[in-house]
Formats: sequence, structure tokens, C-alpha cells
Amino acid sequence: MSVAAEELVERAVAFAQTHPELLAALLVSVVVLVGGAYILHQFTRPSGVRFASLLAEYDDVTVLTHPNPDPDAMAAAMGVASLAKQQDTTATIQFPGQIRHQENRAFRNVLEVDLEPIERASDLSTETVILVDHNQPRGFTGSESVRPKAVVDHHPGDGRGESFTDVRTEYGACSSVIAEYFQDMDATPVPPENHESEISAKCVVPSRVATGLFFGILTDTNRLTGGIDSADFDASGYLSPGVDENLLDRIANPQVSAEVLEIKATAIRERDVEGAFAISDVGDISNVDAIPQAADELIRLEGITAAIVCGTRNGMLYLSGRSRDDRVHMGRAIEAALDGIPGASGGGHARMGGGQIPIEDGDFVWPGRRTALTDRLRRALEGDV
Ligand SMILES: [Mn+2]
Repeated sequence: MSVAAEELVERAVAFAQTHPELLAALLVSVVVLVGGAYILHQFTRPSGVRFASLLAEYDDVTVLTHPNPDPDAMAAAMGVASLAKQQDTTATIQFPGQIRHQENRAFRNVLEVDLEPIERASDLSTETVILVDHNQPRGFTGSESVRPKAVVDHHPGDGRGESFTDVRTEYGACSSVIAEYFQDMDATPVPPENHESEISAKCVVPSRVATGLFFGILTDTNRLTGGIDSADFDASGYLSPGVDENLLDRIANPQVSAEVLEIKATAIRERDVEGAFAISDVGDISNVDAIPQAADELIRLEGITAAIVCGTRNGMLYLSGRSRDDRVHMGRAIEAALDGIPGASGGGHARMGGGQIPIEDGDFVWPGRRTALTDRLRRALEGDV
């Protein structure tokens, strides 16, 4: 140190000794500045970058979908798993319930989504749980005890992640949020004709993931015709170079089992129409997923504005309702119709509802009380209960 510098340091030390309060104030301001800059940095980092660095903190994470995951939930989970892998974090995708609907099964098989079923909280592969496409764990034993580390969703609700919560209710699909995370990471979608290794980018969206996310957006927005936000269009545009049209065609147009078509046919043939309301009973069936699909068909019939389809399987009566009638809130109508039936549960949204009634050992006997149920449903649709 030069003599001048030494003298300066000595003077500074002497000054600090005689004015300790000024030194303290200086230290506090430095701490506030550094802390403020850190917080500002945290908040101005794009969500995708914050999410990826959270993933990077763990060796293993569990990505959990809602029960009976649909393409949007599976795609969002695939996206998170791919982001995790690129941070050297192992991700296991898990789901409660079943994957039965042919479109969901085709999605899982064609895109080779690796996901495991769970029945109870102890089946979760790790304690670090990331929820996608829902914000509160449900549908398995002990779900209420699970505290998710992160939540990425587009449904309303109060569910929060311990370290990260990103719920965008204006978005049509959770897949759009995940696509944005890739964009935040400057990821390049890999064209289907290329291998990932041919792309010189730090982060990529593998073609299968891009195809899955794009299809997730399609299904959750009724093929871009309903509940779509401009963010969903932006995400679709961003993903498009990576979308594999062959795979997309296979998942968008899966083979339908003869049974599903038969059940749809029965629902249409057996429909009981009064005014603009149709109720149809398809009897005992082995594939209950066909019931909502049959309701989707019935509601398309000219002159019908509300439709309910019911059928039984393994001691349970299942109902699915659809409405395009502003007078009929389908969820509330089904809830009202089932009110007071032992063990029954029902509900839903204005345009879509469903319910279940146990038919073994209970008061409700199927088909003995079938007319009673039809009457109740009809009165409920007419707003008469
Ligand atoms: Mn969704």
C-alpha cells in the first residue's frame, strides 16, 4: 500500500472510531441495498427461470396430476419433467385415479408418457411434490396431508405451494404456462425431424413435449373454440416448430372402441325428450367414460338444450349432464336432484355436471326407482326442486 493510501485508511478508521453511529448507518444501508437488489432480482426473474432454479435445488421431485389426468395435465407434467431433467433433477410423474378415456390413453401411449398410479400419500415417490393443473392434492388416501412444494395451475382455488405458486386462471390451459416457462428459459423447440443433440441450445423443448403441450392447449380450449386467452395462442405459436403432426393426428383421432359407439347409440336411441331436455339411460355398461361422451353427443341434437345420460357399473349409477341453456345450471340441477339420496354426490359447472349414486344396500334401488330418478332430474332441469 502506498503511504497516501495507508494514511487514508488510518483516517477512515479514526473517523469510524469517533463516529460509531455513522459506521452503523453505513452498514445498515449496505445491507438494505444488497437485500433490496436481491429481492428485486428474485421478483424480476421470469417465472420459468425461478421455477427451473427451484427444480435444480432437488435431486428428485414428484410431479403430481389431478385424478384421472387429461391431456393438459399429462402434458404439463411432461413439460415439468423435461425442465427438471435439463436441470439434472430426476422427476417422477404420478397420478391418482385412472386413465380410461380413449383420448387420454392414446395421449399416454403415443407420446410414451411415463407416469405411475398412486392410491395413497405413502405411494408418492418423493416429499418434494409439484402439482400441475390443480392446486390442491386430491383423489388419494392422505391427500390432505400433502404439502406441495410448488403449484402450477390455471384453475381457481386457494391451493398454494410452499416455495412456488403460479396460478393463472385467465389461461385456457396449464400447458400454456409450462410452454412459457420453456420460453423464459430461452428453450428451442426441437423439430420432429431432428434429434435433440442436433440442436445447439442450452435448453430445448423435445418434440414429444412440444406436441403434448400443444395438444393440451387444444383439448382444454375445446380445439381453440372456447375459454382461450391470447397467451394460449402465443404458447401455441412458440411450440409449433416442435409439433409432430403424425403424433398429433394419432392422439387427436384415436380409435374408438365399439362399446363406446354402442353406448352413444343407445343414449341417442333411448333418449326421453320433453321440451328441450333429454334424459337417457344406457343401462349396465363396462366403460363409464362413455357416459360423458354420450352426453356430449346428445347435447348436439337439434332442439335439445340440456341432456343427462346415466348408466350403471359395479353397484354405482353414474350421471353426466350437459347444458347450453342459460336457464339450466347443470351442476346445481344434478346436485338438487340427488339431494337426500343416501351416499349420492353430484355437482359441477353451469354447462357440465355429473354425479354418482351407490345402488347396493342403499335405499336407492336401481332400476326399481329409476322412474323416480328420471322425474327428479326432469324437475331439477325445470328448476322445480
Ligand atoms: Mn387444464
